[in-house]
Amino acid sequence: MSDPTRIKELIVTPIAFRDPPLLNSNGVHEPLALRIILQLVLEDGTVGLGESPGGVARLERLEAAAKVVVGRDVFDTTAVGAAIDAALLPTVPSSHERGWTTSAVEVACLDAQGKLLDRPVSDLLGGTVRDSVPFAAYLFYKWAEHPALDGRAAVGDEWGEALDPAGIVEQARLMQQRYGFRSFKLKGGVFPPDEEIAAIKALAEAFPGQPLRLDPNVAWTVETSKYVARRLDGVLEYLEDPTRCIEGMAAVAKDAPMPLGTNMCVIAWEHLRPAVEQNAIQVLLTDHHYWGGLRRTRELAAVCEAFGLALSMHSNSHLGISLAAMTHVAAAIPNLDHSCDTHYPWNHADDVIRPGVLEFRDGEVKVPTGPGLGVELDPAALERLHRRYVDSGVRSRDDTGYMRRFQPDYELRLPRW
Ligand code: GKR
Ligand code: MG
Repeated sequence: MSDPTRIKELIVTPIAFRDPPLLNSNGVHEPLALRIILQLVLEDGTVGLGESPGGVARLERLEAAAKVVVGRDVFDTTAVGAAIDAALLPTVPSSHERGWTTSAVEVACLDAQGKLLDRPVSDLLGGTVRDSVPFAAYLFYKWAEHPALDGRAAVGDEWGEALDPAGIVEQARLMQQRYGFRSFKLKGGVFPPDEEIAAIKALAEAFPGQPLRLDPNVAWTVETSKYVARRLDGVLEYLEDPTRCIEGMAAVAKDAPMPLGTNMCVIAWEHLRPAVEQNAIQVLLTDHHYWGGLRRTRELAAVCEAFGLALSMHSNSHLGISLAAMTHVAAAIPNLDHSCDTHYPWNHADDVIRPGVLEFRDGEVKVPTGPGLGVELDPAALERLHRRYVDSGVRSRDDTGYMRRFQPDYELRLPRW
């Protein structure tokens, strides 16, 4: 007999979407970024959506997951996760790496559950503590356009160039005008630290009293990190991943006048204990894509509360299914202390969901109230972005390789300063 809550199929679709030339400590974003869209189909025809970062390894693991979830009950996410974990274990020894796969499938299960029950995902997480979730304007140094390459014409965008403090302030103004953001994060690690200090000071002057953060993605030594921290005393709400590893961060934290945050050195449960013992971080940027899904993220928030760690949220280039999931879980976390990161303003024009539900107003996204994640897949857009994936031949993110196409002597050095 057919059981409406049983999983019939997991459809895994890799896609490629447009991305501007955003600079970071590894190089520059390519014109196309990759994601993978999940459609978890139940026997009654209900479809739960999920979104995962792209790349060949992640795609293969999701395809392996698709084989072992069929026939399972969509409400039994523990068993679904365990089956995926067991299937991946022989080839993927890292539990953190396996977590990317189970997380994406959990979100699709929760979306399907919400649709069956006619309740939003935030209800399945225990209900909301806020009706809308604050996000930060995610500022990047960037080129005006992707330069012409191999017969391809240059690709411009609506943001223009930002390569100095004035350019960053202008970008922040545009972000604020368009979306109302009230806090700002600058992706650093691109220019020598004094130039990035100057950009943060210019932002502080242009937006007095509005929270600012700087994230050079481990581009600095411990000494350089301490120097920057001292120069930005009283200016940053937190300094994110100035240097590599828990020990390095702990050494910086001894001196830094502001809290240190991370989405790089504490990315798995086993990192929490040493980080807390060494007082290496004071802010954790959580991310449901690798912390085991939305429910585990809610649990992580409780652990952070117990150890006095403040919470923020990490982002990578992403589309609307991820933004909806981020918004639901952020709305359900009482101790969300900082606005969340999001790349969505850079990428939203090329989404796979129908527009209208997820909008930034006054820098916040209203928690969707429709069933499940509350967003609807646009099948034509999915097909178009999948076709682009197939035709482009892009199969992994390579910020460094792309940078070398324009600056052949560019070297990836971390720390660089
Ligand atoms: O998009 O270039 C980028 C970011 O640097 C991203 O890859 C990071 O994962 O945003 C992220 C961060 O906060 O480290
Ligand atoms: Mg970061």
